[in-house]
Amino acid sequence: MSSADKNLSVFNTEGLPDISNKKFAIVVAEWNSEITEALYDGAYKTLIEYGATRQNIERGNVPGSFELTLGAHWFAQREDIDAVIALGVVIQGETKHNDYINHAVAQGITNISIKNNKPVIFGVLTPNNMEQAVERSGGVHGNKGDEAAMTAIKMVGLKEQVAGK
Ligand code: DLZ
Repeated sequence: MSSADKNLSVFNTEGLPDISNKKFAIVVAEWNSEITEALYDGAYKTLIEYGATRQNIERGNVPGSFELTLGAHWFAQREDIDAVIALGVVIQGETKHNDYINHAVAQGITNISIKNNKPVIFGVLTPNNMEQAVERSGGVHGNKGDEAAMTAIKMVGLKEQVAGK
């Protein structure tokens, strides 16, 4: 299925782990906040729907997506946090600024995930325009925030499986 056809809020939920005692951090970029707030709502609701408790979900804001890496790193360093979800939207503009931000954040999040040995999820939309962003933040293509939360849950489960728990 191409990404254009995929609904980001439809997923396979077989074999999900018990996350009632797992702690999640969600880091939200303030740029394009009408979109990132919708991503946050989706991620938060998905975590709750699949068993997380309200007190085990913590939120932190960063100014823009470029700062997601460091914000997520600070949460990931905390031993009590099981997974971090980084949410942002970088809309393609007239300059190449978006390319620099997207590559830096994708690489940065990969690095801190490995360094901290825990899931740090890339919940960043990289659309060509605002219309595509709306379609992927609770619109016709679902919500990237839902998908990011489900990815965090699945990776928490995989980590337990690999550890033999
Ligand atoms: C500067 C900038 C631009 C042009 N576009 C976006 C964007 O589409 N999405 C986003 O999250 N942040 C953007 N930023 C801000 C940068 O991420 C960062 O906050 C600033 O470069 C710091 O000065």
